Amino acid sequence: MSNVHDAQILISICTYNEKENIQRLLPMIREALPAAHIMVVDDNSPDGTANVVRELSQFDQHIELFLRLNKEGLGAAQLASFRKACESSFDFLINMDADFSHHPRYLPSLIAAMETADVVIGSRYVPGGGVQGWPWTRQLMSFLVNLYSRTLLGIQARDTSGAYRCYRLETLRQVPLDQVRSRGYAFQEEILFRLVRAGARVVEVPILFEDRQHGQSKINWKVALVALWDMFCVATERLRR
Ligand SMILES: Nc1nc2c(ncn2[C@@H]2O[C@H](COP(=O)(O)OP(=O)(O)O)[C@@H](O)[C@H]2O)c(=O)[nH]1
Ligand SMILES: [Mg+2]
Repeated sequence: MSNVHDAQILISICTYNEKENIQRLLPMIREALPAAHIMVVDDNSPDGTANVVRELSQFDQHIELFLRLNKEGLGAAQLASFRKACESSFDFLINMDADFSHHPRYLPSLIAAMETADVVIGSRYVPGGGVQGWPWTRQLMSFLVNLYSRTLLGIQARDTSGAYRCYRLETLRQVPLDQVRSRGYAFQEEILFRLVRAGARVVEVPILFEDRQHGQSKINWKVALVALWDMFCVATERLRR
């Protein structure tokens, strides 16, 4: 790969009950990045998300369904897709949510910023970025989680919990994925922590995060508490060093 424009790109999208969203999202991504390969990582969603992806993949060889048997958490699904990506010959891995909170309009700016980065975060918390449609309770939760993770894990980035990211696979391959403990929402912070430790250059580009278009969020208080605990456990690793 001589520059970012030649990069072979894999886009990974984890889904659980995202039938309506994925149906509309995939064609928009194809339009934004016609050469990218898209992998939808579905945990056997009861709403039939996998069937929608399977149908679309029949007409587009760049759309792939990675069907998992059970719902094991967002981190587990992402970890499985990261393993696949590391074993592949792609140059960049882009991760995004299926619910339009991570709009495809930002894909070009994510890729352009890879010129000087190993990880680019589509960030809500840098100038020009923001959040639209979330209640104040959810905004406060996100602010506190970011503060907690930056303090505990020593990460400099402003948006440590955002999952809309582009990873340089050459760098990601240096991270021992077997050591990743988070199977839930702390996966974003943990993988960032491990990448920074491996020497990754992190750049943030602004995005406007809009609340999901269809369906419901899978986050709840239990999932959130597990994430806080996971980050605490990862932080003890930092203290031990
Ligand atoms: N495969 C898989 N995807 C999940 C799981 N939990 C959440 N997701 C997906 O991860 C993305 C983010 O989840 P979401 O519920 O929107 O979280 P929020 O944006 O923080 O409210 C969406 O595309 C979900 O469908 C899971 O357990 N397995
Ligand atoms: Mg969402």
